[in-house]
Amino acid sequence: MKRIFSGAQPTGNVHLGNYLGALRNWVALQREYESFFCIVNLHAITFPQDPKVLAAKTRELARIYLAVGIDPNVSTVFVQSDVAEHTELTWLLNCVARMSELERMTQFKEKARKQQENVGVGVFDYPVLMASDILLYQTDLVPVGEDQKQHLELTRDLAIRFNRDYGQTFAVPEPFIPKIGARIMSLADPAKKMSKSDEESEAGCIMLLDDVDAVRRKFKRAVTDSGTEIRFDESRPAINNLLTIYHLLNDRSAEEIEDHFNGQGYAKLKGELAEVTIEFLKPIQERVRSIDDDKLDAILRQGAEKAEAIARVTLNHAKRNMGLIGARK
Ligand code: AQP
Repeated sequence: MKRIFSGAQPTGNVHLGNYLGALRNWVALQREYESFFCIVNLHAITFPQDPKVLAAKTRELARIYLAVGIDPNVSTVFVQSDVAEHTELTWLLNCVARMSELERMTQFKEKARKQQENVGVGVFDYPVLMASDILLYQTDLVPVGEDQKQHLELTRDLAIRFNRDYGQTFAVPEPFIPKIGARIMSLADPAKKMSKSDEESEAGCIMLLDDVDAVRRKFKRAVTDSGTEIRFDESRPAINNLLTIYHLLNDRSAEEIEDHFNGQGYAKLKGELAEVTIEFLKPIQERVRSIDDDKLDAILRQGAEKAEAIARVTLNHAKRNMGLIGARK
């Protein structure tokens, strides 16, 4: 069976963009592939985190994975910092990666611009840690949103370079970026992606744990485009984004949706979209609350054990190929 690996950071709150761009596809693919879903808390500390909040958010994200439909009997769910191989492989890959290629990463450039001289080394090295996450599991496919495409290309480059210089060690993964939903935009600013770290646009972000009032309020205030027609049209990003969310959450075809809203105003679309979203979130939120603490611990412990066993084999292989094992007689 081919393998998939993916992860999300336990920072802020999981939003509809994370779900529609990534988690939804993890659920859809988990029975076709041997699947590894990681809570990437080592990525989260590339920015300062309150330790207590980070620990709580790590558990909350694990609950969300399960609540949206990741089946722990089928998929391996684990916390990144429980598997030390991720950090060890990062050092090996750091010695293969080049400054110039990391400097080209747009996510780094954007974060460096905001933080100026205080930008952390971890932010710079983030894509190498991500490459380690993926390569440790001999991953074939990585289901992610569009914002991760460049990091995936770097992962492939590092795998190919390592294999060339030290002998075959890693599978070279392919990205899986959905045709629809790969970049859900902020409701407050449709030129920006929906993002949990964008404090200015909390209003533009529907969180999976938002209550009914918050969902209604955020959709009601969603920015719209000029014009009145309700149809899928990439040149009108605000309405296109609202219709994309509607389409993905209730599985009606684009034609059906356009017929349904023909002659209607934006208020009708926003109102219906809020109700569709509320109905979609309700069972997820109920499941998040109902997952027992001991059960969650057991899932994460077993997940880490299974992940560690596979990661250890790959790491040892990489170390042997680099001449790091076998120096002692
Ligand atoms: N707006 C989005 N549309 C579609 N997919 C998205 N993803 C993120 N935002 C969107 C995908 O969600 C997965 C997990 O993301 P992450 O936790 O690693 O964080 P991120 O990619 O950095 O996204 P955020 O939520 O915007 O966080 P911040 O604000 O901290 O950068 C990934 O597969 C991602 O592609």
